[in-house]
Amino acid sequence: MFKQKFIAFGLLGVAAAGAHADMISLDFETYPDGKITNGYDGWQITNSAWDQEVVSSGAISGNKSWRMSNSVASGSFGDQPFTPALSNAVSSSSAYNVFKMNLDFEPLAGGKAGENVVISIDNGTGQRGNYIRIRNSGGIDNSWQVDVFDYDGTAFTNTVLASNLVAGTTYNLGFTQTFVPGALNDVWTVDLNGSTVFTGIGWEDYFVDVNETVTPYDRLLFRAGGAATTGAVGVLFDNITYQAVPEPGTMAALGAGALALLRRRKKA
Ligand SMILES: [Ca+2]
Ligand SMILES: [Ca+2]
Repeated sequence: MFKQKFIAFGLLGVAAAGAHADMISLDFETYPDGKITNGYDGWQITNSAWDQEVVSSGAISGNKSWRMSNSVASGSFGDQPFTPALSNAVSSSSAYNVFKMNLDFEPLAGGKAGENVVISIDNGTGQRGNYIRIRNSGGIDNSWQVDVFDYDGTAFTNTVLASNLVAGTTYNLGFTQTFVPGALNDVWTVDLNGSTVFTGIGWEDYFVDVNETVTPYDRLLFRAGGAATTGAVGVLFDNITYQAVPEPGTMAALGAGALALLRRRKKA
């Protein structure tokens, strides 16, 4: 009995270690200045025209940050910057059913009302699993806002989470998306500067409702849109971390499964 417990606990330990190991952190400190090229460090950016670059002046933290603007337009969902992929894709049918993301961002002055960068979980194809937009809303001194579009089972609804963000100021943005088997039951929480400012469900049910295959998510997509800007404007990003984790309930199920397996082995 003691040995069984030890082995089962060891399996749980492996699951926990995998969760911690499957995280990617991007601080851009070792990246060369200039555009991130397709394939560099696992990035997928098949359209080299996008206005995105690693900059070493005015970094949010350390010596370098990454800037993106919408000064280049594209109708494609698949050619914009996708971050490196995690080892484990996140879905409702995977042991890794929770996707967590956190980053720092700084809107830059000098752009245009309407310019925006949208952050989503993705799998490299552009089938976005949620939608958070950092948008220049105009106004005095280029004020910015953060809003989300979320699906409620029938339609996409826009919710403004924060407005009057100030260009030149650093903000922290995070989200946790927990996938659960079944309809309209995923849990998507969005945090701004450490406080939860939105709870929704994400986009999985939209793809189910339009009979599209729901793909597991293993990376982030940064997609620029809106009224095109010119010059080194847009949004600076830094300290981007994201991870695939098994939620505690899943780990408990793994542990129970391991114990059941051991019991069956002992009987055999
Ligand atoms: Ca940095
Ligand atoms: Ca679900």
